[in-house]
Amino acid sequence: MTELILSLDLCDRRQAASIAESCAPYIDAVKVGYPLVLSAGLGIVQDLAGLGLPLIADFKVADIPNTNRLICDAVFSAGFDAVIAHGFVGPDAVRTCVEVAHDRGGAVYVVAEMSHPGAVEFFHGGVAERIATLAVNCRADGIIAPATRPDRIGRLREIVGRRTIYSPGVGTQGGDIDTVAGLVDGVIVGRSIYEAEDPAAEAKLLSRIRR
Ligand code: NUP
Repeated sequence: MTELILSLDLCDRRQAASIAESCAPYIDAVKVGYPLVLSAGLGIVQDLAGLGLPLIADFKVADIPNTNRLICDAVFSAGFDAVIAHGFVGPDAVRTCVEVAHDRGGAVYVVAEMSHPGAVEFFHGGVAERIATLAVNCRADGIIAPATRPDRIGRLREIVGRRTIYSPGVGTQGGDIDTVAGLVDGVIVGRSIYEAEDPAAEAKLLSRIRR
């Protein structure tokens, strides 16, 4: 089954909670990032906890090991189930995130290659492959790979094997959900759902990938 993960990049706490609640029957997890946490506060995690869905902190953690440890401790203490971290910071920094997450029963997903056009500037030429290898070596739970470049997902799958691949970039960024769903473990969708006239109906429509 391919999971459908709602990316809740709204800046209003009530609106975010209400959209997440209406979409909950059709999604498998909720991803929360800086836009929502910086606007609504960490209390949003408690608002969402009642949904009974895994909560992924998309903080793209990218610091020295000690700071990564402090960030990840705070993430899991707040009630998140998983965190997204950058891999370019190197193995010691990524391993710290993995240690904290696994001590807390959580997961770490390492960004192997980003989905926006400018990502090719630095991620191509072998870097994404090296980050995916690093994610495997550091025992991360999976990687983030771009729905906007299905061929790249295929290449990164060769490296990570059965580890989880979550993929953002469908819909608004141009990726095709049906093409990508067969290649990954979960598709991350934000604007196509929360900007729709009826977010729950859109989530229900996209939830066909869960079959
Ligand atoms: O490479 C990435 N691309 C990406 O879009 C890594 C990410 N974490 N994201 C995030 O996924 C992005 O920050 C946003 O929260 C979500 C995609 O949202 P949307 O384009 O579906 O609205």
